[in-house]
Amino acid sequence: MTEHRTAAHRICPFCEAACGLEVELDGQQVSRIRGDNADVFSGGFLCPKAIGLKDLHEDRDRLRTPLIKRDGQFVPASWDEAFAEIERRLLPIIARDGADAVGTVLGNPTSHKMNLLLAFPKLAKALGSRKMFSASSIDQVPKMLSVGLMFGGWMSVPVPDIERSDFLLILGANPMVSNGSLWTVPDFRGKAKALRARGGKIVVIDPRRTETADVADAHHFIRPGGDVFFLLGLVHALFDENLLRLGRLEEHTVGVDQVRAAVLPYAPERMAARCGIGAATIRALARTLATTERAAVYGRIGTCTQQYGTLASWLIDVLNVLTGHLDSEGGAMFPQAAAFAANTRGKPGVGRGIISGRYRSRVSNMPEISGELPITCLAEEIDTPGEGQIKALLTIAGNPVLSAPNGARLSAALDQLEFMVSMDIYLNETTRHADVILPGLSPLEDAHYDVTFTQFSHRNHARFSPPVLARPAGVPDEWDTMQRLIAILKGHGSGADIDALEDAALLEELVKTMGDAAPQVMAALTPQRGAERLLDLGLRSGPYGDQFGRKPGGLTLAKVKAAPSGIDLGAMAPRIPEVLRTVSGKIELAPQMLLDDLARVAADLDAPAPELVIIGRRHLRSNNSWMHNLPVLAKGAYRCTALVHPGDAQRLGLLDGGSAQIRNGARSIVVQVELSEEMMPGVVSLPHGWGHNLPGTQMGVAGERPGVNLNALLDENLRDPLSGNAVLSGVAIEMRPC
Ligand SMILES: Nc1nc2c(c(=O)[nH]1)N[C@H]1C(S)=C(S)[C@@H](COP(=O)(O)OP(=O)(O)OC[C@H]3O[C@@H](n4cnc5c(=O)[nH]c(N)nc54)[C@H](O)[C@@H]3O)O[C@H]1N2
Ligand SMILES: Nc1nc2c(c(=O)[nH]1)N[C@H]1C(S)=C(S)[C@@H](COP(=O)(O)OP(=O)(O)OC[C@H]3O[C@@H](n4cnc5c(=O)[nH]c(N)nc54)[C@H](O)[C@@H]3O)O[C@H]1N2
Ligand code: SF4
Ligand SMILES: [Mo]
Repeated sequence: MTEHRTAAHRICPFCEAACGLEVELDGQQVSRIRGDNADVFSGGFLCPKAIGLKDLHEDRDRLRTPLIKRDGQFVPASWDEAFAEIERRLLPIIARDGADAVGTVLGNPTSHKMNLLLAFPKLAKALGSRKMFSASSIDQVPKMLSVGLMFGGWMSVPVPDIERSDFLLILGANPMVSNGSLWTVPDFRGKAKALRARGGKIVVIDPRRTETADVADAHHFIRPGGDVFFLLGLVHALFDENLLRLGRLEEHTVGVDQVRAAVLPYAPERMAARCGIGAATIRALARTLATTERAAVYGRIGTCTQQYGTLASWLIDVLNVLTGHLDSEGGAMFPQAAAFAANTRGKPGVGRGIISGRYRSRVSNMPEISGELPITCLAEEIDTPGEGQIKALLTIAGNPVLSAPNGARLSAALDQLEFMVSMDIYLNETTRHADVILPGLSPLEDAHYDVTFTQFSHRNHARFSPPVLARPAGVPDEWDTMQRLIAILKGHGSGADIDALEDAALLEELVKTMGDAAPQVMAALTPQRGAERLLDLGLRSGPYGDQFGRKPGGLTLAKVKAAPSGIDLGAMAPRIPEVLRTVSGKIELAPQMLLDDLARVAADLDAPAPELVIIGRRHLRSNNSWMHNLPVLAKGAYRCTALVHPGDAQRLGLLDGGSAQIRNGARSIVVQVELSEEMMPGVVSLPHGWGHNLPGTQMGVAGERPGVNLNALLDENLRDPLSGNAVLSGVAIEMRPC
């Protein structure tokens, strides 16, 4: 290395795998990005998206100064002007209509930015609105609800212990492309290969023969939305064939008999037609699952974004429990995160459980889940007049105009708002509607710790990334931007001393949680501030922490910082009953809300398969809606194609490479057809996150090949009634050449 060449470490901010990267710098220029071979968690793995970090950092479209809309045009503004504008326009709305007139939207990249994630709860508290929305309700709320009911925590999601497992049954997930979700597992391919090399097996259940199916031992097509029927058949077979084997879970589980009674009507022979998987296959899978010592069932977005999302999510863990694979080595286990996990705090083994539906949405009467309403209710909450109507909106790292169903209605609704603020790095399909845009830093200018993904990691670890590059002078990080907004909301004014306010707020919080120890703890955390101070607090008071001196040698932020490639905290270890936070202190196998919902299943047993349905798809070089402006990832073959089975194509007169109209009621889009034997007959696949041809955006590269918006076709009123999650998969369509 020459003198001015240096290397820095950064956790990749692009997906849940959270790979440790080594960023080589030539002065302030990124010269190379590769996997950090010494990383204790990812061991050098990376995917093609990682190198996009350089393009993102250098992207000229990435916003660097606030924008204020004046007479319909965005003009660059100073930070002081932007905050003053927000104060001037937002506060009168709250004064007039109350805090519920202000909605907030939290998008996916929030999870990849410690500053946003740790500051947002404080902003939400300062605002005090019940109109909170996030990408969770087009993603994983069904899983959050099912594990919440079963284990007592929204985030208590068991994840496959892949390195010690001998059988994985994977439904509705494509970790070869997505790199894992609610399961932080870098290098899935390598781990799957090792599993098979030691004699293990992987079976994939998916309406498309995916990249993951390609590295598995078997793949079965399933009718989209059919998972609940398939899973009920499996659970039925376990009881029917005396395959139950709860082992040590027995004394910690209630509800086994209720589940037995509930699944009685759902013999595999009765389920086969509805799910598209034969009874013999279902029974054989039940036997393999029950008789393999180390095995796990895992389901992801395909099992959530459908009308039975919560039931399917629940049944996956019912299978894990009944076969004794939950909380057991090589099975589905609970990570123990070093900081911030609710299931590591408070009294172990028992708790208040979760409560949903404390309030409901105004228009569609959907229940609140974990303090949020379904994002598919956002447009109607804005465009339906009446008391409680949303008049102002704050979006944070979210692009719901593309990522949620019926963006056209949402776009029109956003134009009706009296005021909208977006914290975002692009002027895109959603933020074009804002009155003020507040940019965030490039990930290379920001510190990071994975608050979220350490809670879903297949192996426990702690890693911290300091900023790789200095941030531009005078530009606040997203923590400070949120502190300014908090100061405005609390009436201290946009020019307040945010450091002093933050100190006072933290001390107050510490006094509440720690009593007399608060001043001492405050002193121990000082002079750090911001998210890093909270992180130090979380680590030191967490399960591996030094407990502020009471456990010498325990974790502190300083200690984690001293290990640039991270600290390994070991394989997952059994946590039942300690991890539970249910009222009973038991695993609740048969929550009443879920048993009741089986009535919908019973009524739907004989529904014929629609002639054609549509599902989604992800691509390795893309991430949801926002990475299409990075040249290194955007190049290559056109990816926003509709995959159609050749048999369907022939029947419908569709040609490979030709264009076709897809119609869902009054909505339609025009797509490019790609014939593919990967597809289950009767199922079409189109990726989401495209459609960059709306006016008023500033994403030059993305605009060159805009693609088509799958969500323009989908119905915002179709939801899983329990969780409110959008139905994005298995929607009936018509298709014809054009
Ligand atoms: N049909 C269909 N729709 C889907 C899905 C599907 O499978 N099918 N998947 C859904 C899923 S799982 C998810 S998570 C959602 C995602 O939906 P969203 O959460 O809306 O995520 P994105 O579309 O990725 O938009 C991310 C936004 O964050 C901004 N951003 C990126 N980095 C930063 C940053 O560092 N700071 C700030 N302030 N902003 C930043 C981007 O510019 C963009 O505006 O999409 C969902 N939509
Ligand atoms: N490269 C890349 N990686 C990503 C993302 C990305 O956009 N691109 N997005 C990130 C985000 S936000 C998330 S949430 C995760 C998602 O992570 P995954 O859940 O692994 O995502 P997908 O690749 O969409 O896999 C879902 C699978 O479900 C299948 N499917 C559709 N409908 C059904 C159904 O009814 N039943 C069953 N059994 N299967 C069905 C689809 O064919 C697809 O193969 O990925 C993350 N990682
Ligand atoms: S797998 Fe995900 S975290 Fe790893 S390099 Fe790729 S985008 Fe980044
Ligand atoms: Mo997601």
